[in-house]
Amino acid sequence: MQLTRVDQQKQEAETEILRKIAYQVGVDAETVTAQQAYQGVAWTVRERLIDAFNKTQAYWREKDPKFIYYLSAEFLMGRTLTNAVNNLGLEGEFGEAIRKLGYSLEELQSQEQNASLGNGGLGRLAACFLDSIATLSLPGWGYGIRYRYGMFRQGLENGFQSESPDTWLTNGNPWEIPRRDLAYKIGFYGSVQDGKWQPAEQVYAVAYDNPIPGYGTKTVGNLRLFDCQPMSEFKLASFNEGKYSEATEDKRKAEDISAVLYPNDATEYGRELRLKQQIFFVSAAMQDTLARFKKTHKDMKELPSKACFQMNDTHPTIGVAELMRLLIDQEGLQWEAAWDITTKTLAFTNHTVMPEALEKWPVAVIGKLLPRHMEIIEKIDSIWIESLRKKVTAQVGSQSPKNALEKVAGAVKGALEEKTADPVEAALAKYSIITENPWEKGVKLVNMAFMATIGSKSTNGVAAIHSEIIKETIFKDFYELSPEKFQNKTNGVTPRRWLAYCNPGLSKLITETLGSNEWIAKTDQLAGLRKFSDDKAFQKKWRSIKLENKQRLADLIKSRVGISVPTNALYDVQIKRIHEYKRQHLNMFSVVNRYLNIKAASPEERKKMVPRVVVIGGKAASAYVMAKKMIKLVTAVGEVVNKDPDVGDLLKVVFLPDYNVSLAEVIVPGAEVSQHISTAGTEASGTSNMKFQMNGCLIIGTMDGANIEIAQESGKENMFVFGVDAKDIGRLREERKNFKVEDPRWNKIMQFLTSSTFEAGLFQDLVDNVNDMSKANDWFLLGNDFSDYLRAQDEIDALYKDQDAWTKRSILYTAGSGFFSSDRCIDQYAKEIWDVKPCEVPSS
Ligand code: 26Q
Repeated sequence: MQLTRVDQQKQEAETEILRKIAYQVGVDAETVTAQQAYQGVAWTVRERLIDAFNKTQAYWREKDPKFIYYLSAEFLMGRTLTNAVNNLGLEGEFGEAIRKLGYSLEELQSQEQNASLGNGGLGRLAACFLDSIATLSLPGWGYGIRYRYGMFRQGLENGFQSESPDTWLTNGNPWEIPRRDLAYKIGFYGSVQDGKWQPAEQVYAVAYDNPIPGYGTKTVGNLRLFDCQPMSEFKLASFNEGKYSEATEDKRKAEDISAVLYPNDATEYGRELRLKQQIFFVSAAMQDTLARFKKTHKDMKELPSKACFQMNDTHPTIGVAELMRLLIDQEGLQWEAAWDITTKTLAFTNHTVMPEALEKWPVAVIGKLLPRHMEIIEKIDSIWIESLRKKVTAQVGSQSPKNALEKVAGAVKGALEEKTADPVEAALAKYSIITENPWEKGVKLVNMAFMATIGSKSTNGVAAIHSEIIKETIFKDFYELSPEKFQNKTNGVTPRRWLAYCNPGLSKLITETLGSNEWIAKTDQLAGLRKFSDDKAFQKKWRSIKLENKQRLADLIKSRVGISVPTNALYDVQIKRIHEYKRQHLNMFSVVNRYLNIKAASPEERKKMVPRVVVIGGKAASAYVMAKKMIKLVTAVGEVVNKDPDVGDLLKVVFLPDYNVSLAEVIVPGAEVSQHISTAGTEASGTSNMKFQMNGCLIIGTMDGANIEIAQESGKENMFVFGVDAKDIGRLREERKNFKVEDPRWNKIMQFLTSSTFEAGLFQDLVDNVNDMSKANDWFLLGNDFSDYLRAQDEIDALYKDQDAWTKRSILYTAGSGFFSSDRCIDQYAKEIWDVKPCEVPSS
């Protein structure tokens, strides 16, 4: 009998997998374990990936289009197998072969280690962007660091966070292609002689390529990560003298550079190793790009028409000085020409307005590690300030200095108002890249965000409100000088990983309802669900899928922390890094309030209450004491609540340890309400809010970050909005010292947390921070938002009692989520910043 083409493909896939299991893994197919089967399948999929990767890259070499290079210290990729199989359209071919081995794709996927090369939002954004860049067939690569240890693994010890190394490479990594022949020299320390840098130390940056399959296209992009290696492996002479550790010292020192991701998403400045990491990957990326560019182009002036570097926050911004150095010292360009190229090639994204998260490096640290770069930075700064001074002077002319100065920038106004002796100089100082540390007299700092803005063609924020705030605060003076440089690019998430693949049940229903699966690449089509939002039969199907996903989440909770949670309860989730500004403690205050209400209620009243499961997950930076206390708050309250027989199934409180991408892929589809409750004006965007919205999970949130735009798209009346307005924050912070929370529930909660229910003094500091205005000032305004938050919580309970109304809203969330696809976001970057156009391999 003749085999159909499909059958033939299935058979080929099976043969390939069996060969891999036999010869690569080296085991018998009969006795294969899940891990071995995973290895066999992954190494087979890898070959398909590499075939398409090679074709794409060859085509791009031939066509020579303009490229986008996404520079990021973090890429939070998660697992690859399911994404690769689905994006390559291999599920049909591979599914049966996997089943014959006795497994499902999901089981094999669970064998894969997460690539957790990022802290949180910023790193995951970079990963979503790579997916969209490939999906839109945009010529583009990511550049970063191949950390040997990613984000630490989080455990719980006595309810406190414990940390252990993330050994993600122990089983090998089928998804990378080592390029041991592709290594760039990176220098450190030394001195500058005759304008040329003589580094005292050098290491190699060795490339590893990670192919990135697009969806619905033949395009496979690339994430090139660098591993740090010594110039020489081993000092034989030292060894022969019996100095064994000296013999391997260089190797160890070099390997330290790419050893570990800094697990801090706000402060870690001044650490030399962190700066080493930054220059390490940025220099390697730029050398790599220039080397390719020079193969086909002679004139460096053409660089801006062939390459754009997008700098993901300040972490890669030493690149401004590095590109200048390469163009001047290596390529022999004059300063002006190099500056022109640099400022046309670089673009910068800001992700935060929190002062402690804006990188400022001591001049002394940069000067020692990168003396030539420091020279360049000083020259950039002095030319910049000089050009401003000229502008000011020209405008001053013969008129009164006051009027003329006002035209230049708001900063001058400020200086005039402050009656500074020399208003011009005082104003110019505000624009300077090099500033004095306000807390340490005489210590000079390099403001990396300023350098990035000056050295780039564009600066963008990551949500509408955030892009407005940066123009009014941190970049105010720069915005007034060059308003055209400032843009907004509201973040997005990939609908492949975050809906189509993590929620197959819902995905299938959407496809059936819309009549095709085109929505996976064109998420605007999700709006077509709106007209079904009132359809009872549709609502019923929608709900039954949610129930299955809740069951999956309940199973996960049971297996991870041993707590049984009922599936008829409302699943309420807050998953994100633990931070005071994200206010997980506000969430817990409401949990305590709920607990006290249950305790006070009669059996009759209890019957009317809506049961709730509260899930919190997230990691705290290792040195962030208050964030760690907030984790303990969750686990300690959980212990009290979960074992109280009065409470039963009415309330369960779960802290899910070791939150990561693959955990999110189970939690998001199972959640019914999710919390995005940062103090207004503090969360630049948020991206998990978008994932929940896509999966039809209702949102309780402040008018902050992208919540505002989500409310616009899915209806503000459908969101549980509470809290003060961002524009009032400054005033409220000043007034907070004299502000008293009048709500009696607040005091009861504070009393409960400092009562003998808990170890003496355990939560005193946490409570004092928000409640004792003689010691603190409740910087994140929990007191101000408390009552309104509880009101919003009550609304949630009330609506949940009307399941049809709840389901209708859920459908409207998904229907309104099309805008938040990273495809939309990347399309805007490509057109409005990068000027990069699609270039897809034609079907042969
Ligand atoms: C910097 C220097 C030294 C050590 C660590 C760091 C560091 C590392 C990570 C500083 C910041 C980060 C991460 C920041 C981050 O994730 N920001 C989030 O970015 C998201 C994507 O734009 C937004 O949605 C979030 O609102 C924002 O908090």
